[in-house]
Amino acid sequence: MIRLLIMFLTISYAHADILEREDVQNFIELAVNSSELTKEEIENYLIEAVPSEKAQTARQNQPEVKATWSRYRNRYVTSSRINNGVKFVKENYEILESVEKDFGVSKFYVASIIGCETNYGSFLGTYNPLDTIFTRAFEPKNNFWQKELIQLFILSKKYNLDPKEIKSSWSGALGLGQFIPSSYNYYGVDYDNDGMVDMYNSRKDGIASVANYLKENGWKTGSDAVSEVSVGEKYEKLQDDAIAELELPFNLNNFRTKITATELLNEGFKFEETFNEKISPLLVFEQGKTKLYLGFDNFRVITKYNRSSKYALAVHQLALEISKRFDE
Ligand SMILES: [Ca+2]
Repeated sequence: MIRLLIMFLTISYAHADILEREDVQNFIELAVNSSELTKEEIENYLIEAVPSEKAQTARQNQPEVKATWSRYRNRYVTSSRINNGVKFVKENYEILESVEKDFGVSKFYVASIIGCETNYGSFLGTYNPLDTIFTRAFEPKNNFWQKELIQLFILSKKYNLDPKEIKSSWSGALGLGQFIPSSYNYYGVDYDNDGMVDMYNSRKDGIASVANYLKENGWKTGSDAVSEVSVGEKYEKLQDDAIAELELPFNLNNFRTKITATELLNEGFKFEETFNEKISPLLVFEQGKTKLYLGFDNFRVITKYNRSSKYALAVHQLALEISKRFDE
């Protein structure tokens, strides 16, 4: 009884504390006006929220920004992640085959993304989405994350999930494919037909949702994502710093760059092949060599998943390694 009373008092205190903040009150008004949630439902979620400093710190150490390509690659394209990827494809072969047919996305890319995001479902994060997204939603320039917080409440209600109990990354990404709440709501697929999109307990839902995300963002069935071509003498000895200092009429290593093969050849790169799709050129120092990768449309689709060229190149390389090892 005493314990219950203390719990009640603690919740009441938190309730008063958070709900009385002016920014939180403005948010509640926004959430009521832009969703079908009631004020009471929104407040019931919000009273449980505790801002997370730990998540803020984790965000500032994102490998996408800081690491060199070699270091980034060493983290994602490892022999254990390749082996686990082969195992994941074997264990989920029927689902992946059926998803590949239904959504037109290669099973190896789907597996690779799941491998990069959650180590094939073995690591779904140590945070909870309520605290992490709440934290981001009340920082400056918070429009995006306020909408995500509303989307989190919508999906929590719809699927009867407790946003304080389920796991997420430091950024509030959810489930097997680490979807932010709006993506969960828009791209999530109930592939096992049980009436619920469950990216936590249903392999079928999790896998199909990743494929659907890529499909809806423009994945072209059967097209190459990336092609490695020869660099040419002019660039073949360059390492990270020298690559960063190059002055070219286009940005290297940026998925927003879309140029033709001719534009690359004009700058002294040397390769024989011709390509029809627009190219995002990736010049990287990898395993002691300077390499030129050409990112095509599907490469840019992968960056819709995570806005990083390094991420998309790692997903591609891991997919390729899993597929090679799988065929052996
Ligand atoms: Ca389901």
